[in-house]
Amino acid sequence: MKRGALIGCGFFSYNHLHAWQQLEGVEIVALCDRDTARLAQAAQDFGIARTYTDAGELFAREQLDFVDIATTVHTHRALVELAAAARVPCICQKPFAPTLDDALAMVAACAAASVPLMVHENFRWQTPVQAARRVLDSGAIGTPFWGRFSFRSAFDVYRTQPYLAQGQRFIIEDLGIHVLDIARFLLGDVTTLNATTQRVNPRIAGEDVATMLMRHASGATSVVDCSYASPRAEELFPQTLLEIDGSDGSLRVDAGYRLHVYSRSGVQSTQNCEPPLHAWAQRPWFNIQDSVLNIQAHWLDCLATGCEPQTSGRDNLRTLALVEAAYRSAGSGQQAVSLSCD
Ligand code: NAD
Ligand code: 89V
Repeated sequence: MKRGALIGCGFFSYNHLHAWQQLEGVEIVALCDRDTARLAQAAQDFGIARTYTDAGELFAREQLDFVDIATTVHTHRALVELAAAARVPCICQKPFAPTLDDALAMVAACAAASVPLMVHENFRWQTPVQAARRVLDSGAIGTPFWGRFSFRSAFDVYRTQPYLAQGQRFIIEDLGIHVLDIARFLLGDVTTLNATTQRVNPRIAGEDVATMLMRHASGATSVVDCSYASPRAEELFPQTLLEIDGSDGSLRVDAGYRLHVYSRSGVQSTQNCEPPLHAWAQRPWFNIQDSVLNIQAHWLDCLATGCEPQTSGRDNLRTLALVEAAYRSAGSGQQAVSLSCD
């Protein structure tokens, strides 16, 4: 039985805690939050007796196989460095860090302590994204040359996550980061990126629309477009729609989690990729909630086998570099930003 602790008992942590309860071979034995009311509520809701308001004390007193950090971005570096100092394997929520320098320091701290580090970058673990990856691996559409990864919504994310309305950076840092990671997962690393951003909602501080054009190392071109200012007949939150064209065919993930694979002669197959609705999950979040379960299961596999997690800290530096490049490109209003894949 793996013994874990969770730091940060806020809005999203309930998904982590439900998923840990559903998974076998793991128990969350302690909770930490500096907000005593939230800590007490989560302890009661999940029946976890050992609680801390100070993460240093948690690491000093508990024997842990891992820690799951579910706090917001500006606290990540200090908490990951504490975990590394205590030699406790560590999961850190996205966005991994507010700057690439912080992220590099966190990766270095865990490497120096020989401690596994996974970024909780869960969108690539969504059922339709995994199904699209399998189609690409099967060779059914040949070599991909073009993709579009699109998330357009008018869902009120600010109600449950008020901090999203407050930061100077919003949609690329919070949501685009997931979609950029999907683009990397399906089309590989990126060499150049060109972005524009817009703020449509006057009541928020950051950008709520972003459009990014990328060239991948493979030669493929892709577009990542994200909006929280786009009402539509059917609200699709939180679905990412996928389009990939290849030398021998194409694939589409349309609204309602339908995956179509086409060849030159027409539709080859259609799959229903709707994720399971777990007993603790709710619509419309169940797609994200299932991906939390999937990435946490992946973490347990990695702990058992010693394999590097897919979205290790090291890997996530490349996704974070795309976020930085997008803000740089949008800020300069000019040409594409070059990225190194080394
Ligand atoms: P939240 O503000 O509701 O909760 C964060 C909690 O962390 C708070 O209770 C706060 O008191 C606690 N905290 C902060 N610093 C702490 C510290 N040093 N020690 C102990 N406790 C501390 O935030 P949230 O909406 O739950 O988001 C948490 C993270 O999850 C964010 O990084 C967000 O981007 C991410 N998130 C990810 C997904 C996803 O699908 N991967 C979805 C939503 C949110
Ligand atoms: O998944 C997330 O990171 C969330 C949301 C879907 C609202 O962007 O913050």
